[in-house]
Amino acid sequence: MAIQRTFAMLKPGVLQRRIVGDVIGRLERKGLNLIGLKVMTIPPLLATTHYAEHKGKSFYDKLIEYIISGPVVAMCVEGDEAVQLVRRIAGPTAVTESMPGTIRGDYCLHTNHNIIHASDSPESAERELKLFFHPQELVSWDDGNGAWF
Ligand code: 3AN
Repeated sequence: MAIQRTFAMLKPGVLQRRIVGDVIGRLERKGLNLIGLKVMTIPPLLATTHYAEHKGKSFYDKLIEYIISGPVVAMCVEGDEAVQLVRRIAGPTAVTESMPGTIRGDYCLHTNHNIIHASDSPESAERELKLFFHPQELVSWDDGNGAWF
């Protein structure tokens, strides 16, 4: 097991639907540590940098338009195998494949509004965390409960 940090982001609409607490609660209940959190509107340049790998794909323009269309909740989550665990809790990209019990399986109907982003590898997590957070905005903590999870 390796302690990892990963980047997760609740996309536009999640704040307005007032389900931020429900979604973040799932990560907390798993035993992961929330060590960075902010509400922000993504500037266009940050959006295109973050989603650079998708440039040229059919959904790219709409994705950029959507992700800058309202406030997001950016997060850093820390814990053993955090990258893969947050991906599993989020569920697969396509909503038709997201099982009930996952965040996407429970809260979204369309793949282009699949409510949460989660880094897909430790390398992506490092890159994305640098884009969205200053190092001093990430605060590791320990509740002494590690053995119970
Ligand atoms: P994930 O967010 O699961 O890592 P990516 O990185 O492949 O998925 O895609 C980034 C975002 O682009 C997705 N979260 C989704 O909003 C959008 N997206 C991906 N594939 C499609 C698609 N086939 N149709 C519409 N939107 C898509």
